[in-house]
Amino acid sequence: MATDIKAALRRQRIETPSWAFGNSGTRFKVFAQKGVPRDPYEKLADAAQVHRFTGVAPTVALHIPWDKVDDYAGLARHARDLGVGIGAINSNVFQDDDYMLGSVTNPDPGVRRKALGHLLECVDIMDLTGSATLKLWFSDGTNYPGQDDLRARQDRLAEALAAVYDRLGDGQRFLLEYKLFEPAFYATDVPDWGTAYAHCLKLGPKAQVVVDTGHHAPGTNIEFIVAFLLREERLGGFDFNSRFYADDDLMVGAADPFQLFRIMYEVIRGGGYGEHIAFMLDQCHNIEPKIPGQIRSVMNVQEATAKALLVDADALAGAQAEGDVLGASAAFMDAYNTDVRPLLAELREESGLDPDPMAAYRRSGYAEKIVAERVGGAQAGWGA
Ligand code: LRH
Ligand code: MN
Ligand code: MN
Repeated sequence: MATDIKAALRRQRIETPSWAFGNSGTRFKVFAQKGVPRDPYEKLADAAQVHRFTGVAPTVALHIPWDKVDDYAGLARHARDLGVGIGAINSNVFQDDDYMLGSVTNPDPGVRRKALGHLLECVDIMDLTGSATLKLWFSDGTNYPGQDDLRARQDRLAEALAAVYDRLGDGQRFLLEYKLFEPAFYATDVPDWGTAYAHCLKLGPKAQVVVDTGHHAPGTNIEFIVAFLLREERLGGFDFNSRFYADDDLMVGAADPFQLFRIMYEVIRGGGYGEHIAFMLDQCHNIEPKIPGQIRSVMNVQEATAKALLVDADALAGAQAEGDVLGASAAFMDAYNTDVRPLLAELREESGLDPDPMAAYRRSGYAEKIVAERVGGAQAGWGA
């Protein structure tokens, strides 16, 4: 049993986001930290440290144009030299003045063309970097009833998604990300999984839904969404983070580790624990150091996964079949309440890693080295 669990944990891959390594904050203040990367190359170098000490974070998501470079193939080679690869390409149609009234749903066809042009350019970058995944999030929406036609905006969205879908090559896919609110406050054009799912369903199997754990109303049963989308073969992956209030982008597993466990249980139960469900982090480290923040987050995902793998499926199914409510609950909670840290430490040692990645990173001297070497670190692009 423990060997099966270890084998499954050894297979796990967690993707780090390039923007987690840059300076970030809220709209009230971006706090500058010492030693943060000055360009995408240095962000990849920091991400490589997360992989070096955890062994399970071999890819890094890019955000365009935050990670704009002249030579994307060269950037991918640089990543490979550092021992990591390029993961999802995240599009950004939310930071230009042109997008004040929306991007692909904007009433102005010129703005829509510009937004679509950016999305297609992101697919070009996928070709150049070998990335298989495009992540689409639209900040599009309206602030006032009557401001724009809700139905027409859906038509414009569908048209843009179809154009992107047609551009995807073999082995490429897009993940459509929903978010209940923000920056629009009255109506959001892709507010929930149902809207994202409906658009994806029309297009085909290369269009899948990504669940950002911070993008729901408080109290939403996210694991139900996960179970449903997996059952319909439309779950593409996760943007993991924690939230207490809104889209807080705090470290995954920090606010509600039990929720993370419940999500991971449904992923495993639904057969999604394989190659095609992307476990990505979408976080910012505003007040804590960034590389250790990412290491901690990766470990939190591993811990939740290990606990979910520990659920005694036979005991649980037996109790469920008998209508044994308390027995089923106990089978579930026994796994959650198991301390899996020794198991993970053992696993790391077996893989030639330090059993304590946080301590190993601290001892490595990398943090002091980047503070000494890097002056004038860049902003993540977020929270400006
Ligand atoms: C939007 C979002 C989306 C963006 C990222 C920076 O809130 O979750 O994934 O690309 O934040
Ligand atoms: Mn996200
Ligand atoms: Mn978000």
